[in-house]
Amino acid sequence: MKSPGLCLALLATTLTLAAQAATPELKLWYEKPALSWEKEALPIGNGRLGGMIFGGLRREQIQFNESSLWIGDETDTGAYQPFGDLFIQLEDDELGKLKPDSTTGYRRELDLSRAVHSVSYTRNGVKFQREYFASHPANVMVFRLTADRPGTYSGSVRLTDMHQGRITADGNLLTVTGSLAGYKYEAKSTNYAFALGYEGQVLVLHQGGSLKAAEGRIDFTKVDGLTILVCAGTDYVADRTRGWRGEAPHARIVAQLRAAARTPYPALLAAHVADYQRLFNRVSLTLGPGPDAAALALPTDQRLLQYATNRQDLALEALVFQYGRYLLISSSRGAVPANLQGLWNNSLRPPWRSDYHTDVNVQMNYWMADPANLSECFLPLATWLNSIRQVRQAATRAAFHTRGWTMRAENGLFGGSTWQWVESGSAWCMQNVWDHYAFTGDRAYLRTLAYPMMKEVCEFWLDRLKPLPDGTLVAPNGYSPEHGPREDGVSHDQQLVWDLFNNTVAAADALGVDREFRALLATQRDRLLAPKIGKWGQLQEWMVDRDDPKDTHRHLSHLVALHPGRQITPLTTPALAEAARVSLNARGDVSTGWSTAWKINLWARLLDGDRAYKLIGNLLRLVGDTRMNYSAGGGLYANLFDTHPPFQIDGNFGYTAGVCEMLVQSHAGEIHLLPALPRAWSSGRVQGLRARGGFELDLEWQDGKVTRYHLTSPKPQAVKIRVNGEVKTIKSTRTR
Ligand code: FUC
Repeated sequence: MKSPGLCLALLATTLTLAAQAATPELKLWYEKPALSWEKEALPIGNGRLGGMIFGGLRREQIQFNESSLWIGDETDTGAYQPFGDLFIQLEDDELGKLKPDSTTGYRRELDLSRAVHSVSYTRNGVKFQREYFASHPANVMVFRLTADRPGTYSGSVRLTDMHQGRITADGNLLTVTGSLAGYKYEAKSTNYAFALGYEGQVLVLHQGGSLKAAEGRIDFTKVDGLTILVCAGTDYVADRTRGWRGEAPHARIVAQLRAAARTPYPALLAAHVADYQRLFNRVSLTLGPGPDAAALALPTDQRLLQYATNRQDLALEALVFQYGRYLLISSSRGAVPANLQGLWNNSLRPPWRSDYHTDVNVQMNYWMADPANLSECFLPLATWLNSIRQVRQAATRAAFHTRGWTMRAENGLFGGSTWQWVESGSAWCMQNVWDHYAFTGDRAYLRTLAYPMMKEVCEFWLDRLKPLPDGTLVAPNGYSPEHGPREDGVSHDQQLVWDLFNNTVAAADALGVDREFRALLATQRDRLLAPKIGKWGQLQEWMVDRDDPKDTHRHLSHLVALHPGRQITPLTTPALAEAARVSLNARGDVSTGWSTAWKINLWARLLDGDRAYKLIGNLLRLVGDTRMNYSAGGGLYANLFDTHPPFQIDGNFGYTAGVCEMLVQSHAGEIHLLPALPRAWSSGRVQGLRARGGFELDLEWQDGKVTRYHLTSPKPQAVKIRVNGEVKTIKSTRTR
């Protein structure tokens, strides 16, 4: 009789092969190892632990991260830190020495359908195979090297640490322990008030051959295969009352590595794939007739180059959409939200501290979480915001003498905040916080987490707004990120305060609480200085009509009311929407990564699919493609990371959000199907997008017209839906 382990192994292999065969359109692949971390290495992550994999032949490098490894404190943003690198040095075999170029068929790929990275090649008739994944259920990263001839691998596994921790090798275990004490983002900063402790462990399991610990490394000789398990952590806890420091990670790491080591590899892989697919498989997207075999046969970087010439590879547009979902699942499933680089950072002084920028960037990271059906990946943002409330309250009281709280533009894990005050930053975060409820209808979340925060941020604005002589309320001394003077009534502030008050009124109604407070908010909302149309027909960025039609600044701060807000829509406020169109036109189509992504969303809200599609062409552009003569930045690297430059993940997430906005909108009291469908996407199919009100949607279209749709919700309910230009009320069916 076959053992259960073997059955499981066979099952896993069969499933794996089936998945591999079924989803070539969900793969990024390359014919060469990566040289550049930023542009070529490929990311894996379990929402907390992440790796960037190079796929080197003789030396594999996996640069790795843990999401809570932060320096900083309650006054200074600090910076997100890299953890270290794992190196697997492979010795040449006899034949390889004689014929150094004897490697053929090298392929490195990232399979988004399973969240598995792999490397394969043939050398001297031997087939080598490596697999890498970051398991959320097991909380470890797993790297496996196999070959179809026994005893082929000899070499060593080595660990490096970015903060001079102590590295030891004992038996088959490498350990690093250390502290972040003394590390600063800027040499001029004073030492931070406290420092996290950290630990990482690497367990090397071998099949055949032998293993031996040496000085700071583990040597292996003539092994058939290796399974390497990596776990890392800090003593961070999202709890200010405990000084942000909880248990040392040691016991947890030991237990998790032990449990993973006891689990056969196929079972570890199967559990990882099942867990990942539970989230990833909720949404599928086919644009046009589906993947074209010739495009799939090209390595991803070449495919991107070819896309620029004729833009016929719609499957690439769908792939980059799904990549955004992959990246969010991989970087946002712990207590810590996705930062400016998601989870991946190899620098002690990363650009902009790899922080939480609250004047667009962190908000953009999460626009797609709910529409793209990854609601649970949103929660780390709410958890983090909740954890820093008291820190922000104290800082806000000191600076503004108000209740409530807000932030400066750069924010760290412990609530420290630097650079300019962006007074409406917290209101903007509250929009994400509200939207999560709007999409999910999760009342417990609204009552315990969202509403208390929204209320506090409202209190900040109730105390801070000031009346003009005619009683109109303005936000004083505001800033339109990131240019222009500081002055009263900046449109960005006005629109975000409107949005905050409006959403908080809805939240109080949903919960049936705070009637007086709700009434006050509604009154003050209606007294706010409203969006204004200026002398060249533009939506004014400032209260004073001074917008420059030649201003092509990357920020689109005065358009937040159009997207992601809902104060301006073509259906409810057509004149203001037209003014927003004039402003957006003036800003132009050439910009940095995240700005291009935002423009896709904005054009989608203006119901202009072809213009949004033009911006998609600007975003899906291989950086360095000299044919494009494009100097403003933006674009994708070979690994499909979006760049500002440098790499910033907001552009990836913002693109995915933009595709959602082009296919379904639900912010204006109705669900609008295909609101901004470009001509290029005349036919297609999407399953599993979400709409506000707790709905989930399947949708098919032909010749630009919806041919079939299906709307489900946890409880069947009536909803207004706009389909092919017609508005009707239908009843959803119960979610299966
Ligand atoms: C904002 C932007 C910059 C950059 C930074 C991280 O300050 O204006 O362009 O994206 O965030």
